[in-house]
Amino acid sequence: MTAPAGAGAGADGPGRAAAAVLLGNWTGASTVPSRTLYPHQWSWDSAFVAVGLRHLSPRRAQRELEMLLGAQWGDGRVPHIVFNPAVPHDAYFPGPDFWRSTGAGARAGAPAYLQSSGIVQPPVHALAALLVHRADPASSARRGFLRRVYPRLLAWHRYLTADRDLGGAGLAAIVHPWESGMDNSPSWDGPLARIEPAAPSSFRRADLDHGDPEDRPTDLDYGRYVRLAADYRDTGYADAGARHGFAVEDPCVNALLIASEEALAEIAAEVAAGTGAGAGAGGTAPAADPGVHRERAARLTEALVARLWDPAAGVFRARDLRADRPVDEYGVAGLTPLLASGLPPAVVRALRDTLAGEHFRLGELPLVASYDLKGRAFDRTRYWRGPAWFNTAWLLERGLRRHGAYGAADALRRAVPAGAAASGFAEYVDPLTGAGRGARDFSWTAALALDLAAAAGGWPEAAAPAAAGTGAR
Ligand code: 9WN
Repeated sequence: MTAPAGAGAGADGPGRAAAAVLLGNWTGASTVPSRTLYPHQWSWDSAFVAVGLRHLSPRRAQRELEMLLGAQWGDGRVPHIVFNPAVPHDAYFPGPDFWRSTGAGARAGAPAYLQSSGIVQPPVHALAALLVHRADPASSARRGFLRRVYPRLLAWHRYLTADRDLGGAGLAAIVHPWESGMDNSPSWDGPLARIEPAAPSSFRRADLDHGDPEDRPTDLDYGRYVRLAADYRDTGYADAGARHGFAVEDPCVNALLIASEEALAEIAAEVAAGTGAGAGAGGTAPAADPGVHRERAARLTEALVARLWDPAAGVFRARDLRADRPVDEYGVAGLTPLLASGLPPAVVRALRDTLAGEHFRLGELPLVASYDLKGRAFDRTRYWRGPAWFNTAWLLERGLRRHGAYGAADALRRAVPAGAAASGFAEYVDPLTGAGRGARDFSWTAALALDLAAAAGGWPEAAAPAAAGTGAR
């Protein structure tokens, strides 16, 4: 790997430290989120990791995504975990013996040559693939990177917009809180309350071997996660027509789908022009039409606003499909639709006001809390119930910049690398103080800090943040 791009003169320390995290978490085929807590490959983690890895080794970033997409099921789903066969089965729960992808997932087309989970995570992959391509278009073209990943990304989006359109309005639904990537957000308390928890004696949590019980989800939450996942598995991971105990349209999942659909338009243009195809890549390029993806992004944006926008609160809310109504709570997921370039200007203005107002206090606090600071369940230490995460800050930085909010975007562009390095690349931080919590040497924290440091032209000084550029990426 090469020296970290963007680690300017005198700022080698944090750049090198971030690179060391990614190097240390590389298994030879992909990157684990954390050596202790998460010893396999996770879906949206790998996409974020690739965004950072592209500054160190574009080739390795391509491989990270290829490895993940290589685990795709026949129906198009990209599993949320790809298990490393070299890791003991009880190192993480639920492990391969729980998900039984090769057996229970056979009808849905789970690969027979590897073990994975059967649920999914937010679709940030096409966006990551485009950014990885841009880091080194020559090596991408030589390896036929875009041409090879494009059909897989198409099938992934088809799965989400067809098989997962459980609400019938064109949005993708999730059937498990883990699919949101924001596992125990208070937004899931209502929809989860209907679920009969699995008996505590029927499983053993591995996360508490490494994580602080005060920070992690409760045993009651875990009982419900296990029940939902086991029920889904026992239907053969069936989607349409199956009865789902939990079925929700989440604003972040759909915002990322839109951002990725917009990225697919650009990927399709590259593939159609032949620049994404490499000599020796083999096969013919799939029919690639940027206009189709732009249209899909526009339709998804319309559905997102029609279904999930709450003008009174100035935020997007998840929709509980079992109860057929919006969820009472909201969090940072409800701000991520800023990523959609076709959002109506009034909605953009309202989201910016919400971000800067008393519910999130952007500009005043170190990062952006995962949950409404004024919400009834706000908890500054408990997983996704208040702590600030670096991936959501990265998404908001991008969304704000896309809509011309350069001042706010620049502040996040400085805050992410500074907060990441100061916390030892923590999994998440206290939203009020910025103090690190959860795992350290966490991969996406290092990767996204590298990415924003590169965009800013260097790592900010802890005491006096360096001025950042305002150009769009
Ligand atoms: C369950 C790996 C993952 C992240 C999620 C985060 C956490 C897993 C867990 O860790 O979820 O998938 O065991 O808590 O919530 O966003 O992808 O880093």
